Amino acid sequence: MNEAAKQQIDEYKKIVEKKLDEYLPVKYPQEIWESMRYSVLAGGKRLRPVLCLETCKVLSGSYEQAIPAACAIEMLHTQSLIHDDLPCMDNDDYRRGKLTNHKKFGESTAVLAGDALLSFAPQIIIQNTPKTVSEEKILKVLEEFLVSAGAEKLIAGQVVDIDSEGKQIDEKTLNFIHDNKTAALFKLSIRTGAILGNAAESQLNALTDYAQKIGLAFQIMDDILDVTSTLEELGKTPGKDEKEQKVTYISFYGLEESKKQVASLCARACDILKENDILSDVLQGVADSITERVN
Ligand code: GRG
Repeated sequence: MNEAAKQQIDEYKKIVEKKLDEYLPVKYPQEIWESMRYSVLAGGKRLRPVLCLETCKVLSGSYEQAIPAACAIEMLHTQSLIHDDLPCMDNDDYRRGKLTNHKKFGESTAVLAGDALLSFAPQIIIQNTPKTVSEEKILKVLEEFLVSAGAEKLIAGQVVDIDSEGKQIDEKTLNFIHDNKTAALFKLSIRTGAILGNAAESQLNALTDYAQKIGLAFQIMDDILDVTSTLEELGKTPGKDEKEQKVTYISFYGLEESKKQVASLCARACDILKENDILSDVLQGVADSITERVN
């Protein structure tokens, strides 16, 4: 990734950190707001909001209109991590280099913090998107958000993932899990940026295709890191997939072939941008850097 792209990403991250802090006050009862803030402000990579802001900027020349939606998507993502870590799901002790929400606040507060984030996030979009964005566009963004968070996407992926533990699933099922558990939020981030950036239909389709490719590549890399990385580097417990007898790209294709697939998906994602004249060092750089990511 070139220096300009790195600097732009750092700038987006700073804005996202500041706005997330601002959007999440501590109210009564403090316990729930503190629990929400604990996980949201725990310092993730902020990749989804970065993708949303950059997509809006590359199409319209400005990203300001997308800040509330970008932060709402990060809240949704954090909610999915809190719930994924619960004892009834993946049962994890660490996330983002800290104790998981339920380890810190107890299980009932963690469930409620996730629920609260899920209903708070769309309010952030409604209450903070600048008046220069039409209500029609805000409704479109909300529809994308709610569909992605629901039983057709994120929840569908999680249900099939849990159902598949200890079973020999086929490649189609594995791709269904990855597409819905992971790629869905990449698509949501980029489509939201595209809608707010006034994308033409062809640009929206191309960007959705790019998002699908990098989302799948990101999840395969997640599976690779689960095998090859450490708790210190990952900020979460490695070796979980084998322990929970999960079928992954590694168990299907082996480590080397999985790495090749990541590289090929990312190269294809970059080609899609070029073929559609979507000239963004950040979007190119994100695709390039997935093959090298360490956490
Ligand atoms: C939406 C009601 C509702 C429930 C969610 C629990 C659940 C259903 C879905 C789980 C989704 C999940 C945890 C997918 C894994 C995706 C993934 C690769 C997460 C890690 O993303 P990073 O590396 O994390 O970007 P950071 O911490 O950097 O943000």
